[in-house]
Amino acid sequence: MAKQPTKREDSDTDVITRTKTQTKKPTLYKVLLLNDDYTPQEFVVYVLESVFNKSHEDATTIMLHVHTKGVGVCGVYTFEVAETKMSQVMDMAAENGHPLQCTIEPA
Ligand code: TYC
Repeated sequence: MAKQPTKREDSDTDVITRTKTQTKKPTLYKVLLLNDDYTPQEFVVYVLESVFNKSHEDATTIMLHVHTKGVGVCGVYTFEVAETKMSQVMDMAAENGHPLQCTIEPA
């Protein structure tokens, strides 16, 4: 006897599903510290240690880079984290009466 073609129970049509892996990367932002003539070097080192979790040695290197070049990168983060760290730096500077400036830009 001839074999019947296989058929799904509920319908004549099959649905082909395809799963696409999501690979969208978040835009990253650099947090930049700007030089000025008044903020004490030790304060900048303290900010880098406390807000950016840098070692004393790395914080000193970054501070001296900003001091000599005018601007330097403290770290690269997602937008929310970068914005929060920028606010923390600006708040600490204002609370202590220092003109230290911090900004963010796409990495
Ligand atoms: N230029 C400052 C001074 O000589 C030190 C300083 C370094 C200030 C880095 C800001 O982002 C800065 N006291």
